Amino acid sequence: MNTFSMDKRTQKLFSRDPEIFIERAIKDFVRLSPANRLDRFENEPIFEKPLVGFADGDDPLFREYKTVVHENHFLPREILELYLSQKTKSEIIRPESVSVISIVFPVNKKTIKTNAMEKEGPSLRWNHTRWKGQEFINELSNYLVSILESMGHSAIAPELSPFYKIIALPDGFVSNWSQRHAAYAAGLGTFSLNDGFITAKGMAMRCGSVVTNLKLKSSARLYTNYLENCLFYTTGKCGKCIRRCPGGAISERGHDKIKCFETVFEKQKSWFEGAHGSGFIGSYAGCGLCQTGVPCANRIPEKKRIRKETV
Ligand code: B12
Ligand code: SF4
Ligand code: SF4
Repeated sequence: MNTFSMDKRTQKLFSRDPEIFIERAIKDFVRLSPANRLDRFENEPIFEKPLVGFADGDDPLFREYKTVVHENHFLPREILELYLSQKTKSEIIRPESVSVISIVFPVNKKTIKTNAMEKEGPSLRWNHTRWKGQEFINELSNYLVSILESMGHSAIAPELSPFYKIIALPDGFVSNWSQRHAAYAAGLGTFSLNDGFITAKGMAMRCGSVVTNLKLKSSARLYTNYLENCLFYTTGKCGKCIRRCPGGAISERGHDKIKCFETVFEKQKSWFEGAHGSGFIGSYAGCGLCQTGVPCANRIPEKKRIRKETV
C-alpha cells in the first residue's frame, strides 16, 4: 500500500490551498502509479487525467439521497462519525465540518474505441479496465486517506469501509454509498437515460470518493437538474444507448436494472468460457456497451444549434 510522508514544505503547501494540493496529488498518482497500467496491453494507462470535485458533506442534497437512493444511504457525516466512534471506541464524535472528495477516472480513449466496436459483450481491454481499474481506484483512495491522516485529519473511503453494503431490491440494487451521487454533489456531471453518469470527460469512466473532516471549498454545480447532460432529456432525441444494449435493458423509459444485471452476470458468462478469446478476468466481463459508441462516451454531447440564416 502507498502511504504518504509529509515534510515541512509540503505541509505548508497543503495548509495554504488544500483543494489544489489534493487535486495535484490525485493527478500525479494517476499519472505515475504503476497500478494505473494495463499490463496485458503494453502497460498503457488504464485511466486518463481524472476530474476532481469537492462537496460540503452537510449539503442538504445528501439528505435528499435518503429518498432518491435509499433510506440507508449514508450522509457523509453519518459514515465519518460512525468510523470515528468505532476507531476511538467512544460514544459520539462530532466533526466541525465534513467534506466529500469525488474523483472521476476517464477510461483510456483506445479502450473506449475497442468497446465501441463490440456488439454483444465487452472488449478484453474494457474487461481489464473494469477489474484492474477498480483495484487502482482502491489504491488511490487509500493513498488519499493516508495523505489526509498524515496532515492530522480524519478520512474514510466509504466503499472500502466495513459499513459499505449493496442492498437488493425488487427492481434492482442500490448501495449505501453511491459514487455517482457523490460525484453529482461535487459538481462533476449528471445522470442520463441509461443511468450512466455523464461528466465533462464523458460517461466511459469509473468513479470513487473519500469523506474527511477537513473543510474544503465546494465545487460549483454548473447544471440545473440531474439529467442535464443527456441529449435524450434536453432535446428529446438521441437514445443511441438504447440500440447499443445487447440485453434490451434500455428504453425510452430508462434503464432496467434487472435486465442489465442478467445480461452482465448471465448472458455474458460465455466471455469467460473462451467464446470470445482468452484472457478475460474478474467475476463478470463488464459490458459497458451503453457507455461506448455513443455521443456521450467521452464528452458532454453537444446539443445541435440551429444556424441562423444571415440576411
Ligand atoms: C449496484 C450497481 C450496479 C447495478 C445497478 C445499477 C444502478 N443504476 O444502480 C448493476 C449490476 C445493474 C450495475 C451495472 C453497471 N455498472 Co454499476 N454499480 C453499482 C454500484 C455498486 C451501486 C449503484 C447505486 O447504489 N446506485 C444507486 C441508484 C439509486 O442509482 P441510480 O438508479 O443510477 O440513480 C438514479 C436516481 O438517483 C435518479 N434520481 C431521481 N431523482 C433524483 C434527484 C437527484 C438530485 C439526483 C442526483 C438523482 C435522482 O437518477 C439516477 C439515474 O436514473 C455502483 C458503485 C457505487 N458504490 O456507487 C456501481 C457503478 C454505478 N457501476 C458502474 C458501472 C461502470 C457499471 C457497468 C457499466 C458494468 C461495469 N462495467 O462495471 C453497468 C452499467 C449500468 C448502467 N447503465 O448504469 C459505475 C458507473 C460509471 C458511470 N459512468 O456511470 C459505478 C459508479 C462503479 C464505479 N466505481 O465507477 N451496477
Ligand atoms: S447515448 Fe444519448 S440518450 Fe443515451 S445517455 Fe448518451 S446522450 Fe443520453
Ligand atoms: S451495461 Fe450492458 S447490459 Fe447494462 S445497460 Fe449497459 S449495455 Fe445494457
